[in-house]
Amino acid sequence: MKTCNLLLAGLLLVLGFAVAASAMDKDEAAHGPTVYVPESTSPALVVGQDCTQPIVISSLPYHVLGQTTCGMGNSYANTCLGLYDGGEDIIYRLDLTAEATIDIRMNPYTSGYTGILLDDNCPPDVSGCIAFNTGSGGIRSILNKTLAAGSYYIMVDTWPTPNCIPQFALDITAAVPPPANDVCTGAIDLQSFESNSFQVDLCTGYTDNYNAGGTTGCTGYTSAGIDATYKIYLQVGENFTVSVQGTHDSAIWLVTDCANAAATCVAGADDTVGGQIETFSYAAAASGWYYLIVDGYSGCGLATVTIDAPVANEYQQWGGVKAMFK
Ligand SMILES: [Ca+2]
Ligand SMILES: [Ca+2]
Ligand SMILES: [Ca+2]
Ligand SMILES: [Ca+2]
Repeated sequence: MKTCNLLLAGLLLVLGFAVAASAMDKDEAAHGPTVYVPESTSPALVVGQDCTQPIVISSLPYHVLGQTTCGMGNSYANTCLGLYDGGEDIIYRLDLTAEATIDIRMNPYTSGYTGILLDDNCPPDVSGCIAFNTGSGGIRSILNKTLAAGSYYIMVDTWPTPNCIPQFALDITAAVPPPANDVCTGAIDLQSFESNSFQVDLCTGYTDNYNAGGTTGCTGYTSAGIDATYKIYLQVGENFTVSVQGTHDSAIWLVTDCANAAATCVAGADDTVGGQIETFSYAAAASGWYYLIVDGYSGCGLATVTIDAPVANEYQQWGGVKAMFK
């Protein structure tokens, strides 16, 4: 009998390796054979154990430490997490009363093959979850998800081994949208400033939307850096001189149509590197709105922008800036 069991075990082991080898990828090679974790046999439901008894999250932000899947049972092993749902799992239900854009982060503290999913069904879909994230170490995150009002489910699981996560933290926060002047539709009118100099920290939530176009463009380089936008109304012939000093390799350029920024650039500068000053002057070829893009060759930094233009037209409303040059 004993010999028989050993033979059977050996056969299963060989079969197991054959299956694993057929779908072997880099992660699988590092992980080793998958362990089978049984469903919970405990008759008493623990909150979070399955879809009938989720941990309810009714307000954001949500920050909890000391969470665990150990002891929760392997309730779901056929979800969009693929191999990463064979361990014990925990279920949260997020109730949103209004549309929200959220970031979800799960920190398992220690390394291990962990997964997290977000879905509007429970048990979670086998395919077509709203979002999921799996990996062999570090923080699991689902970022910048815009969700309509309603109930959503979050499941945390593992690819055994580990059979469960002894301790983890879960954070759900409202994603912070970029400042309005990240793009030209929210460009800040330079005439609204009280002074002819202002600072913008491009590293605080701005994104890269505009590229000056490389060697044929008006700065001579691409501007893959993060950018912020400003606007000015210039009368024909009016001179506009601006400089920027960034803690990064800054660039600055002036366009008439942000939807076609590189092609409509009328002036720009990216002649220096980090910490130095970029400057240009422009005499308006036509009356109209001009968009100033405070940018960089790459990355982001704290940019100090100075408008040095004497205002040619006394009738132009330049607010505080106008007063500086009278
Ligand atoms: Ca599971
Ligand atoms: Ca931008
Ligand atoms: Ca840019
Ligand atoms: Ca530069």
